[in-house]
Formats: sequence, structure tokens, C-alpha cells
Amino acid sequence: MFRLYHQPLSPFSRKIRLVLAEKKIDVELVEEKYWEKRLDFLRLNPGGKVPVLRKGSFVLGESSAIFEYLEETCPTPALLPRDPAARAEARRLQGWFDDKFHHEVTSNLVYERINKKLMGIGYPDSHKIKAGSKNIKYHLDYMGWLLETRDWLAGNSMSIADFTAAAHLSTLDYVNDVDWLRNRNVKEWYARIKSRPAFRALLIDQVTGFVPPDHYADLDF
Ligand SMILES: N[C@@H](CCC(=O)N[C@@H](CS)C(=O)NCC(=O)O)C(=O)O
Repeated sequence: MFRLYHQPLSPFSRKIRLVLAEKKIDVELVEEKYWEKRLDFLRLNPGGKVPVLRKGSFVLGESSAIFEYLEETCPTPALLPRDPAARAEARRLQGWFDDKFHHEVTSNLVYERINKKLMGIGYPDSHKIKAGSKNIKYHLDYMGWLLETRDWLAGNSMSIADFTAAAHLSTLDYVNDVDWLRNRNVKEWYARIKSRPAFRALLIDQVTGFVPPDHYADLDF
């Protein structure tokens, strides 16, 4: 069986948990407090980051590499479209959310509000909170614009782009930082993806000391 070293509110870990669940791959979850820099974990992944996927002597870090590995070894259901241009678009958007969105939004809001406290490294920086709250508007508008002409973010089938975006947004929703009234297309898209069985385990997760808003686990939010 696979083992996944993760953190409950790590968007990269959440992306891989969604992929594993959608593909119905059994996994044992191991919560890794990566900030404690456990030696055995650093031996597995010298980069010291979660997620890390492991099965026996096979060990893999970097969520996009993990995703590609799972997509190739367990191709059903496919989370990359068949058409090369659409595949590239799905990968582009995975990069958009894991890079730009993460840097401009997730790290400014979720890491400031939650990770700092978990790691015992102080209080949220109000400048970062302000920046994240401003930046998320641009991203929600961009997603809404994509969804005006597409059923899913990268085209007409659900793909890794949707799971990546939903993984980030779900952590932001946990800290009540998503204005679901801003864009109808985004809310409707999130409701669709949130109601998938693969999403259930994420919605049950709780981080000690931080209670999510009531609508967080509500499929009819
Ligand atoms: N590019 C990596 C990013 C993973 C990442 O940054 N994970 C965070 C948790 S959300 C982490 O482990 N950070 C520890 C560190 O940067 O030392 C991926 O896609 O897996």
C-alpha cells in the first residue's frame, strides 16, 4: 500500500489526496510536521517538504511529479485530457495555482493564519493578510472568466487543474478567506467538485485549535 506523508492544510498534499481518492488508490496517511525537520523524514526527502509518496523503497516528492507518476501507473479515471493542447493547458493551470496562486494568496493567508501558529513562529503579518485578501479577488475573477467558456478549468473534462485549484481554495475556505459571492461560475464549479466522493476526507479534516466556518463542509453552501 502507498503511504503519503502530508499535512492536513497543505494544498500540495490535498491535491495528491484528491488524485489518490479519485483514482481509488488505497493510501495510509502519515501526518508529517515538516517544520520539526525529523531526520527520518529528511532522509526520505532532503527537500523537507510534504507531500511525499512512498511504497517500499520507492519514494517520491514534488506534487506534480507524484501526480504524473499516479496518472501513468493508474490511468483511470484520467486526470489529463487526451488532446495534447488540452493536456498542456491542464498542466499550465496546475502550475498557475501551485506557483502564482500559492505565492500570492495561499501563503499570505493560510500560512500566516495557521502555519505560523502551528510552528510557533509568531502572529499573522497584517500586510501579508491584506495582500492575500486583495490578490484572491484577481484569481477568482480569472477562474470565473475561464469558466465562462469551459465546464472545467482546463476545458470540458475535469482534470488536475481543477484538483489543484480546489486544493488551494479548500484551505482558504477553512480559514474563511473565500468570498463565494464574488463569482457565480466559481461557486458553481466549487460546489460540483466539493460534492465528489474524493473530497469527503478533506472536509472532515480538522486542525486542532482552528475551527472552520459552518459552510466549509456544507455541500450546499
Ligand atoms: N513544489 C512542492 C511544494 C511543496 C511545499 O511547499 N509544501 C510545503 C507545505 S504546504 C512544505 O512542506 N514546506 C516546507 C518547507 O518549505 O520547508 C510540491 O509541489 O510538492
